[in-house]
Amino acid sequence: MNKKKNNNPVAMMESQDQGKTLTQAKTMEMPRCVANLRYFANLILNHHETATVMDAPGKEAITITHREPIGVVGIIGPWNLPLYLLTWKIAPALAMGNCVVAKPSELTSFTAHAMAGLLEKAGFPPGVMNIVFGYGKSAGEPLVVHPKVGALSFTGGTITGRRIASLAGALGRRVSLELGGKNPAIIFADADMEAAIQSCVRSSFSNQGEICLCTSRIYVESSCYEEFTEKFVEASSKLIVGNPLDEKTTVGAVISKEHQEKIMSYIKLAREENGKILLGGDSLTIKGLEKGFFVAPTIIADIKQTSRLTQEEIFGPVTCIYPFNDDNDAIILANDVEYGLAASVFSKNGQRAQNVARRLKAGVIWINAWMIRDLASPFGGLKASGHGKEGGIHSLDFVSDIKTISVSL
Ligand code: TXE
Repeated sequence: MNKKKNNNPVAMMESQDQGKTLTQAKTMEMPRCVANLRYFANLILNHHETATVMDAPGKEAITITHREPIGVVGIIGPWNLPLYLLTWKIAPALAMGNCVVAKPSELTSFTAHAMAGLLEKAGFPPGVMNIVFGYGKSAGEPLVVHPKVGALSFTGGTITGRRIASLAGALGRRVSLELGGKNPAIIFADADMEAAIQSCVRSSFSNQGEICLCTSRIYVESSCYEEFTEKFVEASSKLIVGNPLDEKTTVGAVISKEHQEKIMSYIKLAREENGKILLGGDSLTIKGLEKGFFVAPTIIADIKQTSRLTQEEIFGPVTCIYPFNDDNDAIILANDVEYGLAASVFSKNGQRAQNVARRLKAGVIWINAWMIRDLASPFGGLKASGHGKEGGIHSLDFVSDIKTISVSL
């Protein structure tokens, strides 16, 4: 029994440090950390350089695209998926032959510390993989402006991202910014209703809503709005908020008191704006964990499109639900925020879903799904959700100096 319980000490550490459920850390995040490292280790072994040929008479030439390491890659990580996102950024940088200086969030640095120990044990040459611990201002900013850092990859809040972009921009430094989201799900009446409901429960409340890809605006076609809403509230009411280490718990603690207060301020605003709280709406105290910060999964209706609840990233277990009339209406509402990270579309009509997906301003769009992450595909937001793409060859591009070498034939 004990052996089984301790079979993933890193997952345990992540759960205790962050507040996420042990199940989430064990079944979703740790496997993904391993997949990140394996994927890029394989990618680099199977990497080809390409050559293109010009064959116009008198201009015959062959041009090779050559990649080489940029040197030092800086990485600044967030607190919501600490090791998952750190390994996603470290793996391509190391695979490409760079040295890395990574700074985890000051709120969640346990697993990065553990990884440093494991890398040392694995025989990594000193100086190749460096982890610095500290606050954003005193440990993050020096990394952004350091003259020897060739590229900097950041995931975190939009305000911090903008500060980093301005510092890096002034120095002409290459940055990749993965910032916040305010992701819509669009539910058409012709969708597989049960599948859409289950997907929205997962996308709204996984990791307490503390994933940049979480759904926080659900637009439902008017003709099925009432049915969907009723069933979605019922399905969400089965979520269990509790001790993150308990296997039955599906919603753990949010990261901090400040963050709990931020989430609760939006729920208060919903009440002030006469929003209808269909589920939750309260902070919770869990017996035996009185020092933890818990928020009940919350579903809110009757919120205006212009409300701050619709427009701003809450990053907690709070989702708002709205009716729409037709495809155009859904697209206009979904696009009407400053963010553009992810979106989901639910319909059994493939042509309709494709057409809607193409008109949505989001970097990642799922049809009848949420959170499919193919490591080979480009990942990154549009609009205020950031810029730069990571994933597969795009990650290698970011951490490489790419040269074209032409030979006249
Ligand atoms: O993140 P910060 P915060 C969103 C979410 C959340 C909000 C604020 O809405 O409520 O951002 O979160 C480092 N120079 N997301 O303030 O500050 C910091 O040390 C260099 C979305 O806690 O952005 C940490 O390592 N680095 C999100 C990292 O930035 C600086 C994930 C992220 O912290 C810095 C987290 C500076 N001046 C929050 N200031 C996502 N996109 O997934 C801070 N940092």
